[in-house]
Amino acid sequence: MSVVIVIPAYQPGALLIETLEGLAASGYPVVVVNDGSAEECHTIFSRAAAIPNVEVIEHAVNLGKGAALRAGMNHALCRYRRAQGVVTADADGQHRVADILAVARDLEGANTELVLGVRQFPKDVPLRSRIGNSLTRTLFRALYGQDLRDTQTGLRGVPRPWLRPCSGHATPATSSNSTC
Ligand SMILES: Nc1nc2c(ncn2[C@@H]2O[C@H](COP(=O)(O)OP(=O)(O)O)[C@@H](O)[C@H]2O)c(=O)[nH]1
Ligand SMILES: [Mg+2]
Repeated sequence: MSVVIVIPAYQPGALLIETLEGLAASGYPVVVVNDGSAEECHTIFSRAAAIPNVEVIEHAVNLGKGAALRAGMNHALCRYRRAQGVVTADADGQHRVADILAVARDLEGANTELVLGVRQFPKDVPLRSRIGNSLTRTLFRALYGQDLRDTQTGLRGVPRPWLRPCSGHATPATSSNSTC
């Protein structure tokens, strides 16, 4: 195991189970973050937790995708101390298992580079999404000089050095510089 898959999940449906079952054979550990989903989703999360290599952690209340990602990344880094990095994927079946695994393998070979699962934006994608990506792409290029074809993708491979364990989380009073 050298990469951990992190899936933030808010009110997921059965597609999450399909994704997790597809990932199970790969042997990669998966951390699912239940981001304060309603009680009705309890069955989905129980089924998820019963799948080999899957662990479910949860927020008591809904904190949003960013917070769910941070919690999942932090958990992955603390629990799998030798992991090379984290792959993030959505809980709504948007990302095919084959693509998630392709990003995981690229990350394993990438050393310290960020790996992005880039979406296509054909004409039948809603105009709002195409404009949004075009704007953020232009802004990102202007600010950082790099042309990313998809700045908003939920499928990302993030190397360990890019992840700062526990930053933004409370640290023990006795050790203000401590990391996990
Ligand atoms: N919309 C939403 N998604 C969340 C939240 N917390 C975690 N997520 C997860 O974040 C991922 C991306 O959300 P999604 O609605 O699919 O975004 P999109 O793919 O950009 O349209 C999914 O796996 C959600 O389950 C939240 O508070 N709101
Ligand atoms: Mg999605």
